[in-house]
Amino acid sequence: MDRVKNRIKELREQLHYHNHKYYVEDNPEIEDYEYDKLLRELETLEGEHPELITPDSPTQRVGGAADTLFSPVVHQVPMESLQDVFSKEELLDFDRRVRETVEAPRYVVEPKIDGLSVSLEYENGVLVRGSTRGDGVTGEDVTANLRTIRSVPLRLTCPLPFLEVRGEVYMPRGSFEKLVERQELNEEKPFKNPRNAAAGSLRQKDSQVTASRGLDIFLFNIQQIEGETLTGHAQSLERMRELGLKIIPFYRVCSSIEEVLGEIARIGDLRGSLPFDIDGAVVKVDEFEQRRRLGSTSKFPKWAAAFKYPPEEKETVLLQVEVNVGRTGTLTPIGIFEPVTLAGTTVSRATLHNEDFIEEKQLRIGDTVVLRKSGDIIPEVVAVTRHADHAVPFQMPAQCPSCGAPVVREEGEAAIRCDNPECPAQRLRHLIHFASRDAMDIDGLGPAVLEQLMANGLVQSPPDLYRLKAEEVAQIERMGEKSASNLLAAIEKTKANDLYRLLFALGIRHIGQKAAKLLAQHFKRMDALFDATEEEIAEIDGYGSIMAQSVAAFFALPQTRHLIEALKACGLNMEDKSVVEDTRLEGQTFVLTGTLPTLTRAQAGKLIEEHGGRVSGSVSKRTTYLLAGEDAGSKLTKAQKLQIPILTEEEFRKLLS
Ligand code: 0OX
Repeated sequence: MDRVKNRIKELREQLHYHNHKYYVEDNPEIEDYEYDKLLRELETLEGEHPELITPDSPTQRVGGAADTLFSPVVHQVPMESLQDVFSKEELLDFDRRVRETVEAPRYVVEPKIDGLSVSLEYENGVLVRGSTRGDGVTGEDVTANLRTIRSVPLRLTCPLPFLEVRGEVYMPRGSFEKLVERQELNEEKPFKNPRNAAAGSLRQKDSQVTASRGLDIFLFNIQQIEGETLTGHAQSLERMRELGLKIIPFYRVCSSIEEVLGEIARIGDLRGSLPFDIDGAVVKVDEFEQRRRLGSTSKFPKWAAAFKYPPEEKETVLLQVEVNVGRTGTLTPIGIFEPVTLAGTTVSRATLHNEDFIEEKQLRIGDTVVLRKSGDIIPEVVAVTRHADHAVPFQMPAQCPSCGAPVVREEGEAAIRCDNPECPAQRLRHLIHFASRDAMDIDGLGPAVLEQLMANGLVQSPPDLYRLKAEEVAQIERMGEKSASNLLAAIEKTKANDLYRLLFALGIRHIGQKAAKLLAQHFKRMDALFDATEEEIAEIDGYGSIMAQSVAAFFALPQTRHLIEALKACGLNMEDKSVVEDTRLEGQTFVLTGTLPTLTRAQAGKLIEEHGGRVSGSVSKRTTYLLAGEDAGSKLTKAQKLQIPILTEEEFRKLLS
């Protein structure tokens, strides 16, 4: 046992160390593969000895503590907000007010991370609680979700009796872009910006979802500390760094307000090139004694201010307008501009929304316009500063740019649409969606290959995919025989896909992947949907009238019937295969002992796991039940001593039935 305990201790130390190297210092020492091997070994040992699992073990990041999620947390030290300043003058006023109370203040300037403020509490060096700021006095307990952020240490490098730190949880731009891509494919409403995405991800009921969102953290304040005394902010940041916490990415100590202004300008220039959003710079008095003398108003400390940068704007020229045709036939005008750098990225395209927007701005090719990119990532046209000479306002085409069919604008709608179901642009987008990962998930069938298949006249609609022949596919550019046969195998495999994938792949308006799942689980067979009324569809929990209407209208179309018949003839599965998961034993740990009347131990173990429970080899306080048969030995005695309920096979079966 001692050998196991020692190995577990050693593995945890190594994993904590490498986790810090990777996620906090961004300076890994070992390959991911080596890390995974260590983690696996620890998981195995803990699986065999669950009584040795501790909450700060590196295996304990995802899952658990779901019942404590979102309960209120009263902050012992209020999480104050910051007073905003919007100009040099306002900052000089702030400095003047500070100097009325303290002499020669030293300031620390930090970037202001655009995320959401949280507090982390450590007892004896172990993370015990994490909460949101809320209104500054009361926040929410989001411990389980904060634990999934790999740069949050579950254990500090030093077991201080108590430490509470404050920081900002944010979503790096890269994670945000991936998330939005996934949401768009699923026809879910994408998050507007990384801050909203971070907030939404931190408030997930299922910490596995949070874990998948790629959140990160920067810490910037000690709220409470026991066992040490610190005298200034810069010093406390360095102490936090030593404790293994990921502190704010950079800061500068300044001895005059001029130096502060220089640093604010420098951060402003850096803004676009950082991999995360900042919405300002924070100026803080460094010395704690001076802070105490300055005090707070009812809302914010008088010793700090947030300098807010204006959204970046630049002038450029509208070179042309491209009109895109979406999957549902909507025509969207996209402005193509002389490229400009805005908030760190080169911008040359921005949506012009619709006909009304163009009309309102009287936009003409050659116009000089102001483009803005704020926190919301997507660049927008703010104003026209000069109209081009001799040009007339841009007109949306009367015909679809892809198929030439006349376009329509329905009353009360801003969008112009091409209603031609044969429109190749719509067909292509349809096929891209059909093959995409969250829909039919056809490996290797991305937009470029589909475009080629269409251009070669091989594919027009989904059933054509299932009729492709290897020799045909091999003809298309850069597609050898091997890739052609791989592609056909990938297509073939999707014939067995579950019904919800096909339903989602059909691209019914307003029906995302989740709604498709509900539809499949409710109606079980594709054919049942042709008989379903709008009212019956609206009965599905989670469905609104717009969704029900959309599904009913889709299945009433003769084209839908043809399409489904064709797909059926190709051999696609049309039935729901999902089994409703039974997790009634979730969170329960069973220990098995003795010979059961009918079940072998392996069978009983399988049943427990299938119902979400866990099987452990030894009895401890954490054991929920001992399942005991004949000739039970020491485990039975131990369970009796610990007053753990003991089940016979019959009682166990009752639990499951
Ligand atoms: C940030 C940030 C926010 C501590 C005391 C008052 C405000 N978003 O990056 N808040 C603070 O300071 C708190 N610092 C920051 N860097």
